[in-house]
Amino acid sequence: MEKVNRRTTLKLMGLGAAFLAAGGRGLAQQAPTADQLVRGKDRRLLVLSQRPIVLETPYELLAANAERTPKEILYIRNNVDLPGYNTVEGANLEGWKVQVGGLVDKPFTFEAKELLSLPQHEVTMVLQCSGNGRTLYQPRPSGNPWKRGGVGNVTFRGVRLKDLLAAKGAKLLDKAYHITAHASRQGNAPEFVRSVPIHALENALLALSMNGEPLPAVHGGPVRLVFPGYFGVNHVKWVEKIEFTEGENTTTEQMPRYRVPAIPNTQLPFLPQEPGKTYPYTFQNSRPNWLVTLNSFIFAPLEGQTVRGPYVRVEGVAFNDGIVPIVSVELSTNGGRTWYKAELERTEKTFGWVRWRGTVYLRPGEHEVMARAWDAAGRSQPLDGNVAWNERGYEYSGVMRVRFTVS
Ligand SMILES: Nc1nc2c(c(=O)[nH]1)N[C@H]1C(S)=C(S)[C@@H](COP(=O)(O)O)O[C@H]1N2
Ligand SMILES: [Mo]
Repeated sequence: MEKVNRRTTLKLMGLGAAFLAAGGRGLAQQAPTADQLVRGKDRRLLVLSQRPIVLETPYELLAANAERTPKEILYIRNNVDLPGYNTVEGANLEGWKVQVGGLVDKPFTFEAKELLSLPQHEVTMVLQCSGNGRTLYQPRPSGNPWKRGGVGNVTFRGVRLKDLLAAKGAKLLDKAYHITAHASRQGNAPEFVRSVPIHALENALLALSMNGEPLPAVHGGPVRLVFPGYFGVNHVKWVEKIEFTEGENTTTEQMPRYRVPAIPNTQLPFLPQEPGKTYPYTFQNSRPNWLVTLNSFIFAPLEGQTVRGPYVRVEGVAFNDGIVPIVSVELSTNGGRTWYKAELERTEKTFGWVRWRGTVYLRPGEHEVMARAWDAAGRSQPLDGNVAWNERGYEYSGVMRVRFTVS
């Protein structure tokens, strides 16, 4: 009850602020657009929530920028807002300090600007909320109603966490099994903390820039800890404390949120659930949204388009956790009875998405195309994404289907 009241109050406060921002010009002006919530964002982004700020990239915009996702259209998912950081401009590096501690022999604090004098490393990677595609689950799970636009492909640049440790002469102690990162917060805002397994240290990057520009404040500037190959929730924006810990953190973002049901010590990626049923999440019977699930998206044709036939170009992207390469993307225009291979842009492993394209031969009329990716670990996507149904709607990876007309 109390929760509902608090939520309603926050919503009303949000509306009130928007009303004032619009100059009190009347009811029609009440809902703020993305560019009013975050300076420099494209006003076409979908506002899924105002407080905290959650903005989705419309699918056509994502598809129109298949190489890399520009900062103006990149989705935003705040669980906890950081007031004053609602802009795509960079944030001030001066005075920003980060503590490093826990299970290390020599804990230390460093200034973010010290990172500028260490070797810089660049990584292009998929940034994707684990709730992306949630609305495709039936029945609809709780949470922000993401379609497919809670994702982007971006290039981060910065200093590897392991290089920083080496530069400071700090070594991990026994039982440092997790990396636990804490975000800066203001006032009595809730904490935002996430833990990832220690192997994530291999590629962990303290990012200072994105797509060749200072890291946008709203995307975690001045410094964000990113773990290539991991889901969005693990890349802690505005990082101010990094600890090496034995166990996972116990705040709600680690448990019960951002987890899926799983059986410990099995290779099963998830424990199948009866859609609609709730689950008693514990650390033991579930696993966190860590490594990105193999997925592929069709960027052309788009749903509802009319295209010229009979040769129709189909294009899109595919990605996984970057541990092994994507080996093929297959297309089907007959509901999955037969498949043909699309051509991949590259076949080496990568944390970024790989573009693919193929040509299908279709007579005039209504059609549906499906795309399914495979990787070198033998992993693929379920034809029916609902097999992974879970009550919070995480890690959707079902084969995408697009309906269109051939003229
Ligand atoms: N400090 C902080 N880091 C955060 C979050 C947050 O609320 N606070 N949200 C996480 C989640 S759930 C996602 S999906 C990504 C979104 O990154 P973006 O907002 O830069 O697109 O940031 C993650 N890191
Ligand atoms: Mo997320």
